Amino acid sequence: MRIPSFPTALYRQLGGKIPSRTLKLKRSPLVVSRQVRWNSAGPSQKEITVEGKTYKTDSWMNTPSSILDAIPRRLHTQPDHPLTITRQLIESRFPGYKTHNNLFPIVTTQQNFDSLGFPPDHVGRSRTDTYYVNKDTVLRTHTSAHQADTFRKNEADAYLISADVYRRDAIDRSHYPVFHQMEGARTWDRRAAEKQGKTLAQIIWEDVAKIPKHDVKVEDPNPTIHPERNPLQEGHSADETEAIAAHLKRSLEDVVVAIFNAAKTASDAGFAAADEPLKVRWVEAYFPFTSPSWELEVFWQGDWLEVLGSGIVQQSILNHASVPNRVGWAFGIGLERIAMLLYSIPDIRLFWSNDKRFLSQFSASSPIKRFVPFSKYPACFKDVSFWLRTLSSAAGGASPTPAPGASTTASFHENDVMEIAREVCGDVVEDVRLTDEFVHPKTGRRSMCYRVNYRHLERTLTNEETNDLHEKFRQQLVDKLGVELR
Ligand code: FA5
Ligand code: MG
Repeated sequence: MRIPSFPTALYRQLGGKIPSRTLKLKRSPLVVSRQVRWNSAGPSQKEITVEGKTYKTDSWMNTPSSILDAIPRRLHTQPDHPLTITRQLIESRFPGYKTHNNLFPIVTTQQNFDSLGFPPDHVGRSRTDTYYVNKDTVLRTHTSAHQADTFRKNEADAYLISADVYRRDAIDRSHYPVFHQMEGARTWDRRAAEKQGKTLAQIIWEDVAKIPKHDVKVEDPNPTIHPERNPLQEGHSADETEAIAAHLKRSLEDVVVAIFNAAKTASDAGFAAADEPLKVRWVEAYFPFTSPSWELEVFWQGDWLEVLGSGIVQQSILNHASVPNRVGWAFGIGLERIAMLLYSIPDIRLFWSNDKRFLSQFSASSPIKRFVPFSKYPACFKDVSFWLRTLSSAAGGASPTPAPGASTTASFHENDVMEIAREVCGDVVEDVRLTDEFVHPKTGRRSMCYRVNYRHLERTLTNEETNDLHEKFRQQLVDKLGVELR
């Protein structure tokens, strides 16, 4: 009996959407600087030291060294790196916003989740989605992890935080387990409005009028406030929410239009969609820390690409941060996605390349030029089919708390397959796709078949290399997930 493929459990961390089933796996093969130290050898390391900071590890630890090795890269601050240039271009559209570019990526679960109102059972907290160092310590999964602290410092009405973030996510040409976000927030003080004898909404509309105008048609069919789908917060008036939403949306549309124009005027007029008009739309979204909430999507290479999440900051966050008189908006934008639009970079793993053929194409001091892909080396695909471990054999054999990384049928998660491929093959794996799924009619056992596409970004792989990698991958599936190869 064939069953229709079940919706993947690879929910996006925060939006809860189900991503595409084509999963491309990439990791930098070129990470050089090893500033991460394991303080005791062997499989049960008790501590790690990252850039001088030491953390105790426990059974929650699921962060592989390949991910820790990415921490010192800080691509968004490397001179002439496309992510740096993109960050600076976005920053230039937010004059007067206080910028933070060096916040350390290891944070507490309090910062990453609790301070933002994530419920205890939110999927984003699970070890299949998040890289843990120990039960209370994670690699930040988003720049929002710094929201509460930044509001509490109360140094400015508005700020921008750019940083590397980490997720055990599906990977395709626009997803990578390490990527970069820019968080922005703008708040207004109610007391300042009162002092001027104006309403808060009036003050905000005056600020909306200062945002540069554009003539791009933006699809935004939904009402700002919807009682069920996108509710108004208690204590916020509809008037001020309309004004804050307008300020948020105009500010971010201005960014996208500026990026599009920069790309269009590139010296070779090389924006992929240069001949097509820019298409942008606002869609309703949900985040535990904003309401109402929206995502902005841009039409790119035949499909809608989500570039940011945003909304009106939950008042409880501002209240807890001791700024109860402030109200405002926040957004989180994916820097890689914007840079891909800006330069027509076709694949997110390229950002990690140290190859001169990539890096030499970007310069902060010359006009934006379209990225010219260098040669594509041949690909080689191989299949692997296996039976998942069944509940009964797991009950017979597995310990009540499976070893970190181990999995039973009940807890099988595709992200674990992805991570094994990443660990064994690095960026040599271009994508991994579930091609077949089958439940045995008598035994009820589930079989899966994945197709792995091997391709090196910078040279041709030999058959022998590919076979070796595939064999190691198969073996690790058995060792770590307890599957039975077919
Ligand atoms: C967030 O991370 C929220 N913190 C954004 C936010 C901030 C909402 C403030 C409200 C207020 P989300 O998971 O959708 O949301 O990620 C935001 C953006 O990061 C996405 O729109 C996308 O551009 C980018 N992104 C997400 N996952 C990946 C990935 N694996 N690889 C590359 N970019 C990604
Ligand atoms: Mg999202």
